[in-house]
Amino acid sequence: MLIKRSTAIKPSEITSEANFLNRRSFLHTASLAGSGLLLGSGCTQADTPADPPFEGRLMGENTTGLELNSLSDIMSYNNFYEFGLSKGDPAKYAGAFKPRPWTVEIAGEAEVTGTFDYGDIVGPHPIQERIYRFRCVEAWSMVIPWNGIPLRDLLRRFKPTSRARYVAFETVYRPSEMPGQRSRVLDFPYLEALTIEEAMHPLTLLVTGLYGIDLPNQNGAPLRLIVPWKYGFKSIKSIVRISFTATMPPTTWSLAGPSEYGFYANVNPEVDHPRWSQARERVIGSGLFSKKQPTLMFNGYAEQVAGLYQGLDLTRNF
Ligand SMILES: Nc1nc2c(c(=O)[nH]1)N[C@H]1C(S)=C(S)[C@@H](COP(=O)(O)O)O[C@H]1N2
Ligand SMILES: [Mo]
Repeated sequence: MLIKRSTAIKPSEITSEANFLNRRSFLHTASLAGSGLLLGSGCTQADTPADPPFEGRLMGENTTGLELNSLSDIMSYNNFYEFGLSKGDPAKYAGAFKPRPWTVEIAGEAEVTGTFDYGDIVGPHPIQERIYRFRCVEAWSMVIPWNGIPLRDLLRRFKPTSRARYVAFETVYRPSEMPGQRSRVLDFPYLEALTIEEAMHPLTLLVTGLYGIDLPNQNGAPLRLIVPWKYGFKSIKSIVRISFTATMPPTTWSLAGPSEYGFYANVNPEVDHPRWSQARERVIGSGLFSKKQPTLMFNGYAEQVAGLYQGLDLTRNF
């Protein structure tokens, strides 16, 4: 996660830009919906189609004030170290990964535990669409239309006990299909965790797809987490284990660099990374002279989530 410092942008540029983009994406969506442009599912997992008009089938409301990223942005600029360190590696090397069949183990402080099929996990829940801002700790951002289920709806089925204070997640360990796992770049399997309150927050999504298609391999097929107010590394991919714990679980990035990547990892423009500013972010897909925009507190979700952190020193608990 190395990156150079971002440069300044005037607040006056922001407001007009957000208004402009908001209107543009509305007009775009409206015209596509009206023209009846719908997409067939001839798209395979590792394909990177060139900006097809998927917007025509969006159902979620775009409240971000920003333009959506294209499917090709989302499928070609990835962090998934199990497939390599470069942004293009996951798209290049994830084609042989098999996201089906898939099971998820539920363990720890809950009345119901065991190993469940993908269908048992997702099947009982209606799939929703959520258009969220996405902010990587490396100071770049996208806007992505996810499909999935509120994590809390799933977790409640397992009846966590009163001792469950955290929820831990684990990515599949499959070095034969994940070339990055054969190197020692990170301590695999990738681990992440949330407090139980964060896991139960209505914005926290267990994601099954994006733009109305199954989650592409490079985006964490077949099941990944999305926690939109936190830096992207919290949003763990290709989940095979969820466990309820009484104590704070280890997490891969906070083990690898405890002074740089904290447990909370809430997006915060006022708390810089030790090696770069977090005040602004580079907008992916905005072209060669990529645009910068200010980073928002809790990535724009402060109204919904700030209450989770009342009384917590956000500089110490970064
Ligand atoms: N298992 C696993 N999950 C992961 C990562 C990873 O390397 N391995 N990278 C994280 C980081 S740093 C980011 S920014 C997001 C990127 O998600 P995207 O490629 O779908 O945009 O995934 C997160 N989840
Ligand atoms: Mo990231």
